[in-house]
Amino acid sequence: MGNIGRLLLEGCIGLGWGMRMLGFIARPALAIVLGGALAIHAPPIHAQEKQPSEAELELGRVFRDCAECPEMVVVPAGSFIMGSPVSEPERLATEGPQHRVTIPRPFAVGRFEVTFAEWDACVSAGGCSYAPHDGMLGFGYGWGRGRRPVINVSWDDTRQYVSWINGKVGKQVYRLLTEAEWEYAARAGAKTAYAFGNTLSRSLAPLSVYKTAPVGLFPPNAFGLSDMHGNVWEWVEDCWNDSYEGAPENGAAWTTGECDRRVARGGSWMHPPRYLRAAHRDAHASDARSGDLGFRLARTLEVLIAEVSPKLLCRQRFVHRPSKPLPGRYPRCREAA
Ligand SMILES: [Ca+2]
Repeated sequence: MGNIGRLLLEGCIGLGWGMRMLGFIARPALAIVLGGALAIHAPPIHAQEKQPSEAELELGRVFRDCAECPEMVVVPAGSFIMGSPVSEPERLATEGPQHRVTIPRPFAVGRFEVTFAEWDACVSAGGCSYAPHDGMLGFGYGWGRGRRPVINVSWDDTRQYVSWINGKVGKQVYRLLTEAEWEYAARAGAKTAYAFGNTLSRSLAPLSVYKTAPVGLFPPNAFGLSDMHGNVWEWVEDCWNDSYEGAPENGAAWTTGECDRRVARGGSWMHPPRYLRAAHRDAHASDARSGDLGFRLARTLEVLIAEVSPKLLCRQRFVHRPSKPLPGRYPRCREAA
């Protein structure tokens, strides 16, 4: 099982890297076609497949706690600079000041945004009381459910989903990401405006289109996470604050400030790239529902995942990347080299 799960993840990461390189050499149309095909044909993790116990988890591992539960990826502990530098194009004052945040221990992040299929399972089971539309006023309805990200769910609505899934697994481990965790996961080691560099093309995310895309259609980042840039905005736990003055530096949620408004990150299908930058922030009333607003799950890991040396972590990240790593993007790896 261990080898199968690892191969699935590494295959996806390797393919994602290949697609990114295709994009960089100016073949975005080909990349879109291949990216879609690769994602569609990526083997799913079957419900009947034996999932690892928490004690068996390791960095990068994809797992699922139950048949209806979202796939989760184990993300390493680490430290990063949150926010954008004043030199970043399109930067807003709300993205500063930059500050170092340390994520103290590994945790798990949804591989994809929570999908309609996953939300509808909650509704069918009686755990979620609201069945949202799959569309948006002005853009039409009936976009499709299934693997499209759930939309039109408020931050308040997400509490029901989180409560339901925790009830299913019998422990209080699922939650929204904190804002710091979200940006850490979105950057996946990158200091650039996007996980993929300082520009974002249509081969890497849906840009200024007219509806959501099925999750996982675009290449994942270095942590194996898809659609952190765009598709739908993602609710996170934190209350809104219009700057990072006084923000937590330990990866925890900021639970003071304007708590009737909650933070959403990552931009959406309707936006140009500047809204999809890793540092960009927005907020909405906690009961707001919108056709470009969904969420992603985090899962606390109760068992301490063995800390991996920087050298091992690098090997894990680069094992399927035969090309020379881009300088400056993975400082831990340079230190280990
Ligand atoms: Ca997203």
